[in-house]
Amino acid sequence: MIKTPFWRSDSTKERSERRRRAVIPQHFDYDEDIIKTITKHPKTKEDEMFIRSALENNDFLCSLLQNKKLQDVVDCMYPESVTPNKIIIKEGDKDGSHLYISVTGTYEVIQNDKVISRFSDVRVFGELALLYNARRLATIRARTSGRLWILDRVVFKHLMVQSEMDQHQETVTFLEGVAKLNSVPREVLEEVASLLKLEFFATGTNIVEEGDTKPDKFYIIKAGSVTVSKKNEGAIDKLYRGSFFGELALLKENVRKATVTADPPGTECLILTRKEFIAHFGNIPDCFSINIQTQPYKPMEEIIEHTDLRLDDFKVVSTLGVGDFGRVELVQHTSKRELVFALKCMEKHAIVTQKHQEDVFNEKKVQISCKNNFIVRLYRTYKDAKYLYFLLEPCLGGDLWSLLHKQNPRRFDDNAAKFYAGCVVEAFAYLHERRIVYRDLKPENLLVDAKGYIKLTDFGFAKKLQVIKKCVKKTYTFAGTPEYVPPEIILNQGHDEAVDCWALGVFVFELLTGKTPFATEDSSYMRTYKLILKGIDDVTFPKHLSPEAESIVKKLCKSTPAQRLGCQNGGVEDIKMDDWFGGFDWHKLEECKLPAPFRPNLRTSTDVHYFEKFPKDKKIPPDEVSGWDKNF
Ligand code: ISQ
Repeated sequence: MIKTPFWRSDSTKERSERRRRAVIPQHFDYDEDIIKTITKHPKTKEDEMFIRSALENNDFLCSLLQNKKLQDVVDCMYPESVTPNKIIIKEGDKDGSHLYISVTGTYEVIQNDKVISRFSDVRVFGELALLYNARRLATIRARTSGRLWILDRVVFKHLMVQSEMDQHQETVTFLEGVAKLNSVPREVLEEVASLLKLEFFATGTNIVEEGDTKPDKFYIIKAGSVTVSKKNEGAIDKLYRGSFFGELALLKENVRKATVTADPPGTECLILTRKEFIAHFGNIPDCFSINIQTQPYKPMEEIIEHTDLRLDDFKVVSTLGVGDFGRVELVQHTSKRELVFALKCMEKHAIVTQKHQEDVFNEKKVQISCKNNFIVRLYRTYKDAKYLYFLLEPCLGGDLWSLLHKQNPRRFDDNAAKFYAGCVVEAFAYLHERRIVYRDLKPENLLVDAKGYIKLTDFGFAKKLQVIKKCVKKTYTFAGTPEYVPPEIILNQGHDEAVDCWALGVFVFELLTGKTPFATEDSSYMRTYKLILKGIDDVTFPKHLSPEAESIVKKLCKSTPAQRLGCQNGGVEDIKMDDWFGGFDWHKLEECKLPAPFRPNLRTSTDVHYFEKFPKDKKIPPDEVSGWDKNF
């Protein structure tokens, strides 16, 4: 399901004219016990072939599955017979969680009570439900009796996560078997494993050529075998699954001593490049005698301020925004009139109805622990029978989305884009030092303050990552705004701070071009997800972008999280030192001494002209006194 931003948007406008909605986070915890109880449904060979080919012929599923666990997915699909008039999917349902394949029967596609098409062929439908509770866009009704195959999302997600873990484990085990690496700590091997790329070499391909003076890759044979040969001696060796070659390329820049050729029917190798290894770990001492550098991370502590101010002391000046759970009001202290705040008021009843109690606690915990020039400050909270309240720092210059959409043409120049991206880099540096991942970067979530600086707001999706035995535990919830989500979220591979670096790449692109690199006009976002899985190298960059701008976007939007700029050895510093930011004065920015590209013209401390006008809220929500918010 998609979450309304705190702003109400006009649904009649084109998508590019509206503020974008985020997907409501679909919490997902991998549970080993569930894996044990997943039932495989026995099938005939014909049924297996049928399902396999239906899944393989579906573009989206093909890129989602990437050959992983296809057999397990096939095994876990179960059959269902349908009778005429049976509703399989209902338009508007918000909790669809199954994918279907039609085998026999005729089905009607209905939108707004009108039959818009019929089908009797093999068809996959409801794919988006495998990612999250996607609102169903049409009704599918059986016209005749028929048969379907069904896949459940919880089962699917567990299979995907387990496959990822199995593959990672297999790679780590491979590395442990490499003699030269036996003194390398396991945590390092875990990280090396996340950098390895899988590549298939067709029979007869020379993977490594004798005499190559710039070797930079190390290979582990995952499947198949290779022949090692020398010009003067012919074939001298054969290497099989689990063997490795080219390791000298990692240790020193050396000349390749032999040619390595893929044997029939082809060879699959895991590859690590010298450049990526160095970028991630720093230098490569002999025999990988490295120790992992665990980044010292800062604790997250509640910082409560304005403890003397009472809710009753404020009067509402105007409404700044309206959303799913309530409103943001501009409030002023009745006696100390210099005290002006944004007060986010959330209806408790709506929070409970939509089961968001935990999310609201999390939002408070994260935001109240942040005190940084580039993050909207949450000073304290209040509660009463109807509402929870966040007392926030007011930013009255409007949001960056409005500012971007006021530009003609709709884009910022390089200098303005660097300034805004710089503010986000500072906010992320602060969050990532505390192992907080933000997960919903977009211009809509950045507010312009009186000086023209932008600040991150809306911490509904932020998450403090757990660190267990020096390793950051990845998280599996589908969170974010479709155009901004990275491939690892779509693929259920588990994610960490690297999602913010990806989003920063998308953000820079949007600042400079007025649109995001993977935007499409389909209402389900399936095409956007497909483009994201294809990767940034398939995106056409407008000609007006400088090579440095194109390069930083491509480095931030690398498909493999560990290879992204900002996720390597230098962390966020690598982003600051990138050529695109060449000459940018980070010190002045940090101290808020750099002039902003646009400074709002605010006549008073309660000037709200940069915000839309919202009608007064007439309906009074019911009391919610069940007590779930006792510790809020
Ligand atoms: C203005 N200032 C601070 C926070 C806000 C949140 C939503 C809308 C406007 C705001």
